[in-house]
Amino acid sequence: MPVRNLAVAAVFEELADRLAIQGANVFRINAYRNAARTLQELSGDVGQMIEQGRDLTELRGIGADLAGKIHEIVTTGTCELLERLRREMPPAVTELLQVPGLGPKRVASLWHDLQVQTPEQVLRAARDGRIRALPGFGEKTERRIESAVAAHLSKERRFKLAVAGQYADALVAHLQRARGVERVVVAGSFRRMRETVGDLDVLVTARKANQAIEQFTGFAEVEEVLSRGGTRASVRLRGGLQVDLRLLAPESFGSALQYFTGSKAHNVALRRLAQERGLKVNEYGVFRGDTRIAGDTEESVYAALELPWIPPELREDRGEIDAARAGRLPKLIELGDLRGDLHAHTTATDGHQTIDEMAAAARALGLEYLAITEHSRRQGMAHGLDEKRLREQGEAIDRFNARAKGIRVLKGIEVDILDDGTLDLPDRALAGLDLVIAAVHSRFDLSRAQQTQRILRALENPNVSLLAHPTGRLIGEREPYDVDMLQVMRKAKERRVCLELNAHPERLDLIDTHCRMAKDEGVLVAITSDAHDVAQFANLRFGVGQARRGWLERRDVANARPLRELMRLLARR
Ligand code: DGT
Ligand code: CA
Ligand code: CA
Repeated sequence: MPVRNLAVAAVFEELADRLAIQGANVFRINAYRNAARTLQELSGDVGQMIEQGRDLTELRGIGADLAGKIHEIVTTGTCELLERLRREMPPAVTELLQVPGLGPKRVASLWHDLQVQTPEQVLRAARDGRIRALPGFGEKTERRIESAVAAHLSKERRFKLAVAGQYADALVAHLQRARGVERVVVAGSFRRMRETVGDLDVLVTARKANQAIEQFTGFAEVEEVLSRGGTRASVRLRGGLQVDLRLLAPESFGSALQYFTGSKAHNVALRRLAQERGLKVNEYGVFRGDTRIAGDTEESVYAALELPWIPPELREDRGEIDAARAGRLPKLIELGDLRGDLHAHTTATDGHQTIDEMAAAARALGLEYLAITEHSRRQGMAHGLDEKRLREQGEAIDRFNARAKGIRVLKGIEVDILDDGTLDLPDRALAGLDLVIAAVHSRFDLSRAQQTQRILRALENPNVSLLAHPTGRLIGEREPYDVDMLQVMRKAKERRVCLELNAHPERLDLIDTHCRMAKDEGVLVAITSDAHDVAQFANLRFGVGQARRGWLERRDVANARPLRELMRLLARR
């Protein structure tokens, strides 16, 4: 269960934050950050590795010292160094790092010079004008900090879908192990595959209510039991995610599932429709007067309203009820529809596995093709490829394809779009590839007009077949850049370029509403993993979730086509 990995990663993150505020050596800080990343991306359970006596220093970025710390954290739940640092500096100080504009240096100075520890205290200090006097701050900075902290305080905490998913999977498995527990479903925004989740809403049916609640509050990741009653309980997990559990009567399971899956807007619209028909819908069933006419299954709830079952990803009150009434619900894309992946990296740049390893993993997932698309030379940190290395990789791919069975590796590149919209490699280097992905990795700050022009120019390049992560956003970290998406789509359509839906949990970019726009504009979407190691192919499921939220069907997705059709599509351009 990878949850333990996340807990260890959280300790390392906190260590890095605290060391950064103390002004420690950057290499030491980065070592902890890298180790945290390794653990977050690890598919096996590090606790189990220890039990099996495996050598943790085999893991990327983990040396003897870090291996010792992991051991200590897994066995004791914390580590001595962290406890010491927490004694030296109060717990809340690290939260200040989450406020945009507050780096370790500023946080250190706020803490040392003003004894400020919490966001609320920062806000008060800013409003009192105490911050401007600190060396390196000034009045303008003070105003900026004031508004950033205010925004931070008013923002509810949300979790990325993939992170919530790790907790949800582990919790569901834990609940299912209890005797007497029958059904376990996670409803809410998680079931709708929203890119972020506020809390988990778990629905359970069980023969013995008590045992189910016991099992729930006994989940190893529970930090605090917030409330607990005969048929429901709420807990907060380590890491902060809240989980509400409700025990349901089997006969109203469908109604409750429907109700707690939401969204609220969908439910409101559904209730309105029910009222028009003289019916009442709530979490206990569908009623005509006092008579219950449906509710044991979700299908029965929708059927009572003369609707077909509506997939959870569509339940956002974005026209799905009208579509359902008209018999025009889309037949949504499914994970199993994907025939290949069009975006992946290897050890040639910043990936962690070889062509052979990546291809074997893709094949094991049932994919029939995989494009290797490394970064281009501008991405120096990632060892981006120049013309010569790209050619050499192409030869390696030819050799691979000559001997490989069951999967075809495509030659690609993820080439940077430069500031002026030209590409980071010459056309002659791109012309021989199967696939060219163009990507913005810089100058996110350009004006809407400039950013749009820049991307349109890149799409004019006859070699480009796919536009990577079209808005550039990183969920919770970086807003989308400002771009006229409709213009981009129309150019993409004209140039027969596909838009990427990058399934990396931090990106999920194309955004759902843009997926729908692409469909309306007749632009194909490619759902890609952007895998940097074999475990990351699993992220495709989140990309498919986002695509479903964007109403995409199999025919709207480029890599749902078999290899031959895909090659025809790429060649036609
Ligand atoms: P989240 O947790 O913020 O990511 O979003 P949800 O959609 O999971 O919302 P949550 O956890 O507050 O509630 C779960 C579901 O319960 C929600 O999607 C619909 C249903 N629900 C909650 N409150 C109301 C309400 O006041 N009216 C209606 N009709 N449904 C509600
Ligand atoms: Ca929820
Ligand atoms: Ca909830």
